[in-house]
Amino acid sequence: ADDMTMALVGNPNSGKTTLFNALTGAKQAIGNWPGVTVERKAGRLRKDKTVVLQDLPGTYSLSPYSSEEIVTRNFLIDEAPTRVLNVVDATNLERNLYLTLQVMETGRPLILALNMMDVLAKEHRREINLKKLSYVLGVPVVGISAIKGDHVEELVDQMLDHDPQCGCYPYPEYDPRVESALSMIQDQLTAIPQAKRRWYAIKLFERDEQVQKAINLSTQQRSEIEQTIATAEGLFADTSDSIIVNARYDYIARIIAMSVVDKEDFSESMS
Ligand code: GDP
Ligand code: K
Ligand code: MG
Repeated sequence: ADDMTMALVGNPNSGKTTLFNALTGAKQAIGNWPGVTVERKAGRLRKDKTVVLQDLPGTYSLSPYSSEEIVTRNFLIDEAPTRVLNVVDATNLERNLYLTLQVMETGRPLILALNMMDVLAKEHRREINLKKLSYVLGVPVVGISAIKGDHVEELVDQMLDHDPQCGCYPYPEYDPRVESALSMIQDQLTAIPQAKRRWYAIKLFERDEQVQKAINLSTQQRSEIEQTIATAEGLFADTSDSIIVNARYDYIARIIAMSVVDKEDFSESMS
């Protein structure tokens, strides 16, 4: 069988390196990404050597504002890894889910590794219902402690078992007015493969200059898209990039409300 590539993404300090080492035995090849001095690391899964795990730079977002973000998002879009393993710091769930949603926006099949579960358990502060979280997000969730190795085997089984071709992979759905704008933009993107259209539509909606430059559109198409964006901005009385930011935070707030119980009265701030 051909080698399969999986990508490891997560916020800085979520435990990515610890998990990478546990999964690969740290026999990694290290270099730099072409053009930038960001470390490039890949290794093979101990459990199945045909699976190459590509460690991607730690990042909070997939905007085009840093080398880390650009390397990570270009890899997800251009290399289309079979599966994305998203390491999430369970003690900082809201903030970490902001990246998760953006990974989901790329349309790549995702597994959530909810790390630092040992810390969460010690804090007695909140309880995360993993089954509900998985259900409301529509992605597999495994609670782990990368440092202790707790449930890492279960995570590996999930990485190897789950069928990425099931065709039922969900995108997060935002406010209907956002969705309607995105769908109008997608109608202009017939040259882009179907599976990637939604991601490109979101980036064009955000007026992401890197994507605007990378994509071939006629003057007519660009003006239709600009009109769609301007209409949404009028409806929301806000700029398009912050419309999307707010849509993601609204989505996260709904997910948290459905799957998390805070035991004391100090819920985390969203910022
Ligand atoms: P990265 O920046 O995402 O690569 O994160 P690291 O793997 O470097 O981990 C950041 C810090 O968290 C290090 O001090 C790790 O030892 C620690 N760490 C990683 N995973 C866990 C875990 O599951 N539980 C606890 N308690 N600490 C962890
Ligand atoms: K670190
Ligand atoms: Mg690291």
